[in-house]
Parts: sequence; structure tokens; C-alpha cells
Amino acid sequence: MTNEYWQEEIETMSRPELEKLQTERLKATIKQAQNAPFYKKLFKEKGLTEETITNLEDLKKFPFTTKEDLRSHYPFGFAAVPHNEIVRLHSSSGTTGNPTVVLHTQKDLDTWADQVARCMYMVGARNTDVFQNTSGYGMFTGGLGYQYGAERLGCLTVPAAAGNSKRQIKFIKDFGTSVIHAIPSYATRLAEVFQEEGIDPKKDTNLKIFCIGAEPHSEEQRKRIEKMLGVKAYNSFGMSEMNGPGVAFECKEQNGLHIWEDLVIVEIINPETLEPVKDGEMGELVLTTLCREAMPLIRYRTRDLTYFLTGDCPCGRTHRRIARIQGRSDDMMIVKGVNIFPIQIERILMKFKELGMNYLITIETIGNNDEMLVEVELGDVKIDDYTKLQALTKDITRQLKDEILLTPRVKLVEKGTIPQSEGKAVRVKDLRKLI
Ligand code: DLL
Repeated sequence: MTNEYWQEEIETMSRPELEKLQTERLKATIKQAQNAPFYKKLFKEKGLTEETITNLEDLKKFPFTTKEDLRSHYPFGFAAVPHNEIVRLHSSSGTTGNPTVVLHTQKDLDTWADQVARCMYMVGARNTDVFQNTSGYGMFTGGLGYQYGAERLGCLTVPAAAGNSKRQIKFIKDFGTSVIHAIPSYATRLAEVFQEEGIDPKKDTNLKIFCIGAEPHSEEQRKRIEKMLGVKAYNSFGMSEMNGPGVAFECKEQNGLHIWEDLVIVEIINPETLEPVKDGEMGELVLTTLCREAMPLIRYRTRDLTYFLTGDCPCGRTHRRIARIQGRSDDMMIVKGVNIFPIQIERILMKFKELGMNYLITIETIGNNDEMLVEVELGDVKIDDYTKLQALTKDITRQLKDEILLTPRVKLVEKGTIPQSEGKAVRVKDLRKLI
């Protein structure tokens, strides 16, 4: 059945048709971008206009845009429409300096709502579903982004917002929630509270779909969420600079995330050489918006690391798939000269059924050496036997060493002892930077 949110003609477009659409939209985007002070100056200096674009390859003639550009043109240097046409802004907090600001016209917000509705429809959400959003509402785009998307789809929406797990569970039961959006670290927290409350989500609720995203998570963590909650958990990727949630999303096949190529042009580059990488080779995701009015972004370097998956997706959608985000280039820890991403450590930890879902990696300088400490909570299985604990610690250490090529100190701690943040999980404490 064709419905507004199964946009078959777009989602299954042939490559030549898609490229034709992208080329037309890219030309319009470059034209629109020249209204923004930042691009106006830049393009003038480089002699670039919409006429530069004759095919998609011509995009490479344009320079990249970086997060630093957004920061240094805070707050309105990227505005491509008059002020009275901007109806909302979202801002992401920077730890240092200016935050980044993203501007939207009403049309931009409508496109975004359609985009999120499309993703939710893809994983099986319908207007008969009750959708509960456990994201903070505010500048974080997981709140309003999902809210408007789910309303667009016609779900009964429960804007529960973040925290208060007992209340979340009461809503889930009382309102018959069937679809939830949660960041993965909160999905696992919710699963724990279900257990503490003696409620079996599989029997006592209508839950069937979890949309999980906004922070890196491993396949192993997803599987645990699915098992603990008796749901299907779909990976949802996005970032404020590209609206927010809805940029790329898994379909029911769960074999990579379709990235909506009618709305963005996707490149994956080697962050050092800035040249495109081959399919299957990891690199930095670079995105160009194709439909944005208030704030077009050209070749935006996301810092997220992923790779293109090859082959057709059995779901029939033709938009390219990217692998789950492996980390951000700025998440990479360099310890004793070895490059390590937190997700590599998570992947190993999640293999141990004796372990819980919460962990913290601390890196500090001891003497002249950088040392890594991995603290991880035990699961529900009580291990009182010291010898067994020692053997488990040894086994985890060995497997971590095989993966990250250095030997961390592993400390098993009791469930509930590692502090949890309300927003995105903090997995790494790098104390070296404080010295
Ligand atoms: O996290 C938007 C969002 C909200 C996405 C809700 C999905 C669901 P920011 O706060 O700007 O926006 O953070 C964006 O988070 O560049 C990635 O590094 C990371 N990220 C987002 N989704 C995923 C994911 C929102 N599925 C940054 N897997 C991005 C891994 C993710 N990392």
C-alpha cells in the first residue's frame, strides 16, 4: 500500500534518476547558499556559483565546511534567508568557545518532520502506534525532531522527555506505548528499571520498536537491548547540523543505515588526504544538504567515522547504506601510540554475559606512562567466588588486549556504581588532558 510515508518513488529511485534529482537540487542549494554571508564571501573568492555544477562530480570543486566555520560565524553567519523567515534555531553546546547554531524555516521543519516520519514508517511504526519520546526536549534535537516526526506519521505521541524511569514505565503500561525513542544508554537503564520493578516488558507492555541513536553503540549492545526488552531496536543516526534525527536509519533488515540521498549528498573521505575512500573503507562522513532553505551546508565534515556498505538491500530501497558509526575522529584515544575507539572496548565487554551494560574508560598518566583503566559493572549474576572473578577479569583483559593491542587494567564493579548521566553517556575520562 502506498502511503505518504512510504515514498516508494523516492525511496526506490534508480541511481540515474537519483543523481539527476541530486544535481538539480545541488544547483539550487549552491544558489541558495550564496545568500549566507559565509558562503557568499567564500564562493566569491573562489569564483564558484551554481553554474559551476554541471554534474555531481563538480561538487568536489567546492571547499569543505567545518564545525569551526560554524562556530566562528556564530550565530547568524550561515543564515541564507531573511530573519523573519527563520522560525526556530537549535544549538549544540560546545565545551569550548561558541556553540554551533542551526537555523530552520517552516519549510525546513516540515521537510525534517517528513524525514523522521519516513524513518519511523520504515521500521514499522504506523498511525495506530503510541509513541513515547524519552529524549530531553529543548536544544537537543532528539526531542522536537522525533515529536514532529511521530505526529506527522499520525502516532499518538507521549512527550515524556528524559529521566524518571518509573514514570516512563507507568506511561508505557498505562498508555500502551508500542514505539519508543531512547538513546541506547537510556534504553539499557530502562531495561534495568523494568527488572527492578518486577515488570516483564515482553508480557506486561505493548512495546515492539525502539529507535536508538544519538550516541555510538555496538551491535552487541543493540542485541542486549532487544533481548532485555523483547523489542526490535533500530539504529537512528543524525546530528543537529543536518537537522537532527532522520539523516540515516536502519530498515527492518538491520544491515546498515539508509542515508536519504534525496536530502543529502554523501561523501566518505580520508580525513588526512581528504580524498574519497573506497566502498568498505572507513573514513569521515561528509554531507551536503539538498533541501535546506535557512541554512544550506556544503560538504560538511561531520567527524563521524563510517564506511559505505555495498550490495542491494533486500528491502528494495536504493539509497546507499552506511555502517553504524564507529566513533568520531575526536573520540579517538591515542594511548601508547595506539589508536583506540571506545566502541572497540564496548564490543568486547558486551560479549560477556556476566557483565552489565555500564562501563567507564579512564586514561591517566602514571609515572611516565599512559595507563588505561576499564571499569565495568557486573550484571545480575552474583559472583561471590573470588577465583571466578579473577578468572573472568583475566579473560576480559586478554580479549581486550587482542582487540586494542595494549593491556588495560580491568576492574569489575558492582551494578549501579558507575555514575550515569541523563543525556548522552560519558564513556571516557581522559585525565591526561587535565595535567
Ligand atoms: O544526536 C541527533 C540525534 C538525536 C540523532 C536523536 C539520533 C537520535 P547531536 O547532539 O548534534 O545530534 O549529536 C550528533 O552524535 O555527529 C554522532 O557523533 C553522534 N550520533 C548520532 N547518532 C548516532 C548513532 C543528535 N546512531 C552526533 N550512532 C553525531 C553513533 C551517533 N553516533
